[in-house]
Amino acid sequence: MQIIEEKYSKLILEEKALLESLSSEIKALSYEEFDNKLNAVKENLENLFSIVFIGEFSTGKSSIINALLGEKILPEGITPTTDKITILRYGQAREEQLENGNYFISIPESRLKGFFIVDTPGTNVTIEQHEQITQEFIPKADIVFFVIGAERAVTGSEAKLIRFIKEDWVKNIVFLLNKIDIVDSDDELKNLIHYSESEIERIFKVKPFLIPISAKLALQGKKGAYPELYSRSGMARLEEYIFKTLGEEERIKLKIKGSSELALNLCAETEKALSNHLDKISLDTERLREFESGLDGMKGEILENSRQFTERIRSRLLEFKTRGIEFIDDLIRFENVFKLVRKEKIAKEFEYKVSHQTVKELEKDLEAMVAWAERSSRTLMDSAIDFYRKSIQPESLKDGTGFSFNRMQLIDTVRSELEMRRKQIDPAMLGGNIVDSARGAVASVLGVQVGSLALGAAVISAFSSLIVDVTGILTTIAIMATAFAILPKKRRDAMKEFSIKVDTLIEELTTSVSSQFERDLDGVKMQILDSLVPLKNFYKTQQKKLTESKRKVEEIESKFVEIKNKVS
Ligand SMILES: Nc1nc2c(ncn2[C@@H]2O[C@H](COP(=O)(O)OP(=O)(O)O)[C@@H](O)[C@H]2O)c(=O)[nH]1
Ligand SMILES: [Mg+2]
Repeated sequence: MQIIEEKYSKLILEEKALLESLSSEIKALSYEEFDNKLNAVKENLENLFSIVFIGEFSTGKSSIINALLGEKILPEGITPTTDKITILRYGQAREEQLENGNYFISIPESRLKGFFIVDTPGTNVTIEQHEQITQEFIPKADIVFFVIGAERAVTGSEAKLIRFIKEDWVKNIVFLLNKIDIVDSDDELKNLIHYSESEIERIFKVKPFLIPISAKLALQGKKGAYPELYSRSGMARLEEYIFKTLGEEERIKLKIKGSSELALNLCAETEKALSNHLDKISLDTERLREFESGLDGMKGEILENSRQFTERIRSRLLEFKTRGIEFIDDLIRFENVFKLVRKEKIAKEFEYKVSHQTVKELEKDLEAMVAWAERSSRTLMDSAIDFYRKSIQPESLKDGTGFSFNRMQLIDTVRSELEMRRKQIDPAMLGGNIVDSARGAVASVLGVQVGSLALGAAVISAFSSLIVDVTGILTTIAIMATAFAILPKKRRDAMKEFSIKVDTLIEELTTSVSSQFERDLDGVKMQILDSLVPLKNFYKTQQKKLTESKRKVEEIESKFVEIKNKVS
C-alpha cells in the first residue's frame, strides 16, 4: 500500500501545485464561479475515494448497497430515513453519527477500507435535495453508479442528470440496471439490456458501461437457503468491480485521472471565458476606432453646415458694399462739395442710410450662429454619450467576472463624466468667442480701435471711419477750384477703395468666425477624445494581462493532459 502511494504521490503533488497556479489565474481575474469549481476539485483530491450511488427514487440504490454488504444496513423503500445522504465507511465498530451535516455509518467491514460508499436519496425527491446531490456530491464523487430500474424506461429527469454529470463533471459513470428479476426469460432480459444500453447511449453519446443486477436476488442468495439466487443476481460482477477492479492502485489512478479531467474542463472553460473577453476587447477597440473616425466625419458635417451662417454674413456684407458704393456715388458730386468737408455729417448719414441695417442683420446672424454652435456641441457630446450607452453597452457582458465588472464601471464613469460636461456647455462662452473673433476681424481690417465696444457699436464706428477714410482725402481737395475736374476720379477711387476694404472684410470676417467656430467644436471633440483615453488604456492593459493569463492556463492545461495520460 505504501509503495503504491509513493508511486503516485508525486503526481498528486504536481496536480496540487498546478491547481494552485490555476487558482491564482482564476483569482486574478476574479471568476467567482470557476473559483468554486476549482475548490471542489481541490477538495476531491484531498478526500477519500468516493463511490456515489445516484438514481431516481426507488430504483434500488439502498438495496444494492445492502446486497453488496450482505446486510440490510440502509433502510429500503419509502421510509423517512431514505431522504438522507448516507456515507458508509470502514470503522472498527458499528457506529452512526452526523458529521458536518452528513450522516455517516461506520461498519467493521474490511473491504470498505480506503473509500466511501455514498447513498443518496432519489434525485426526483425534492428540488433542494436534487441540488444538494448534484452540487455537493457529484463534484466529490470519483465514480458514479447510476442506478436505473428495469421496470421502466429512462426518464427525462434521469437523462438531464446524466448529461449534467457527463458534461459538467466528467465523471466515470457505471450504469446499474437493477431489478432484472422482474423479467421472465433470458431473451426478455437480453432485449431489456439492449434497449437500456441504446437509450443511455443516445443521451450519453458513448456506449455505456452497464451492469445488469438484481439487488433482491443477491441479498436473498447471500442470506437465504438458495445460494443459486446470488449467481442469477449478476451481483458478483459488481462486487468484483468495486472490491477488486477498483483496488488501491486503480482508485488512486482514477482519482488522479478524474481530478485531471475536472481541471482540464475548468481550464477549457477559463480559456473560453478569456477568449470571450479578448474578443470583447477587440470588438470594443474596433468600435472605439470607428467612433473616433465617425467623430471626425460628424465634425466635418457640422462645419459644412456652419457655412450657411458665414455665407449669410458674406451676402449681408455684399449688400452693404453695394449700398455703400451707391452712397459714395451719390455723395461725391459737385453739388455736395460743402457737405464733403463735414466728416461728422457724412458719418452720421452713412450710419443711418447704410451701416445701421447691416449691423442689425450681422448681429442676428451671429446670434444664430452661436445658437448653432451650442447645438452642435451638444450633438457631438450626445453622439459620444450614445456611443457609451449603446455601441459598447456595459450591460452586454454581465458574467460576474472582474474584467466585466471593471469594464462596466469604466464605461459608466466616462459616460457620466461626459454627461456632466454636456451640462457645462456654456452658450455665453461660445457666443463670446465668436463675437470676439468678428470684432477682431473688423478692427484689424478697418484699422480701428474698437476697445470694449459692443459688437454693434464697434462695427458702426468702424464703418463710419471707413467711409470717412475713403471720402476724407476729398475734404481738402474739395475746396480747391479744381474740385470740379477731379471729383469723378476721386469718386471712382473712393468707390474702389471702399469696395476693396469691404471685400477684405468679408474674407477676414468669415474666416475668423468660422475658424473660431471650428476651435469651439475642437474643444468639445477634445473632451470626447479625452474620455476615450482611460478606456483605451484599460483595454490595452487588459489585453496584455488576459493574453498572458490565457497562455499560462494553456500551459497548465497541457501539464494536466500529461498527468492524465500517465494514469490512463
Ligand atoms: N423486484 C425487485 N425489487 C427491488 C430490487 N431492488 C430494490 N427493490 C425494491 O424497490 C424498492 C425501492 O428500493 P430502495 O433500495 O429503497 O430504492 P432507493 O430509493 O433507490 O434507495 C424497495 O421496495 C425494494 O424492495 C430488485 O432487485 N428487484
Ligand atoms: Mg434509498
